[in-house]
Parts: sequence; C-alpha cells; structure tokens
Amino acid sequence: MHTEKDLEIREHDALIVVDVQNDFLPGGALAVNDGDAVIPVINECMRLFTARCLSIYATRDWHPADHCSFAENGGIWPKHCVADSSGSQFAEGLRLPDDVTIVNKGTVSDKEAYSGFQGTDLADQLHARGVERVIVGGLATDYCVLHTVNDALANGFDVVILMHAIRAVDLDSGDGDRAIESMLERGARVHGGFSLAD
Ligand code: VGL
Ligand code: ZN
Repeated sequence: MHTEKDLEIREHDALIVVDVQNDFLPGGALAVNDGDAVIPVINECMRLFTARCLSIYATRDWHPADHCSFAENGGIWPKHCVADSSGSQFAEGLRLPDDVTIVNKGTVSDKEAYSGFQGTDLADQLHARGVERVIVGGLATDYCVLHTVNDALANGFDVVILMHAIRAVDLDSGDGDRAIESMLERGARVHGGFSLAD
C-alpha cells in the first residue's frame, strides 16, 4: 500500500533515524512489535547516505527518571529511555556512522516531546546545512515518527517515510495505519525502498 517506486537519494537530503533504542525493541520496557526489523533497512540507508556524504541525524528519547510520561508519574507509558540507562542506548545492531548527529529529546521532566524537533535545534541544523528533504525511519510510527514527520513538514522540509523502516506501537489496533494516512494527508510521501540517483 502507498509504496511508490524506489526512492532516489539526492543532494540536500538528510536522514532522520528516530529512536532506534533498546527500550523500543523486543525485550525492552516499551517494546514495539517487530521493532528490530527496522535495523537492517536503516543500516542500508545509512550506508547509502554515508557514501554520498549526506547528513545523518539520530534522535533518541532521553528522559529524566521522573519524566511525566511514565505511569508512576501519571503518564501513559511504562518507564523507558531514562537517560544513560541501558534501555536508552541505541540498538546494538544499528551502525551509526562516526559523524552522526545525535538529537536528545524529552529531556525535561514535565514535558512530553515525541518529535525530534520539539525543544531541540534540529530544524536550525537542517536549514544551516541546506537540507531540503528529510528521509525518515524508526520507532514508533504512531508516536515519535508521526510527530517528527509533522514537525518536519511544518518547518518547510519535504518528507519521505521509509515504509520498511517503521513499526507502530498500535495501542489501539490501526493506530500505525492511521498515522501513515495522516502523514500522507499533510504532504509526506512514502517509499518502499531506495537507490542512489545517478
Ligand atoms: C515513543 C512513546 C513514548 C516513541 C517515545 O519513540 O515513539 N513512544 N516515548
Ligand atoms: Zn518517551
């Protein structure tokens, strides 16, 4: 569904890898079903970006231990991605390049921040590097991918979502599909695979 021909990666593209952290993987505190399936797809995409000297950003959920999103503090989520904990580390199999830019979010106790743009300088960094289009993959489709994509669009970037590089929490079944529909309605595009432009 929605899958178009392979994406051609080009100049002025940047890759945003959203929250591929242990707590969102099978066995983690807020495990996303099949979440580890995104890793090889994102690794391949990172390889192509690196070969082209294009920027790669990796967001991570980086919460204080008393974060408001945790059930023990009245929020809706189990305690997850506490800064520097093992659950907050990037997935072991994720092959981030040495020059990746890491973006921490959700770092303030009383503020939820699903988007990599919220409370960060990600938009400024992308604009400063002349980025026009962002390619997005990671976890989870219905929360941090959704909000990151919406903010990227609101900040004037074209957005491509890598369908094979996202997975949903699906607290209510269909949440992930509805998130994809709403991102498309706002102007995001979807691709199944990718290739290098000549
Ligand atoms: C996320 C729920 C809570 C996400 C982060 O990365 O999608 N979801 N915190
Ligand atoms: Zn969180």
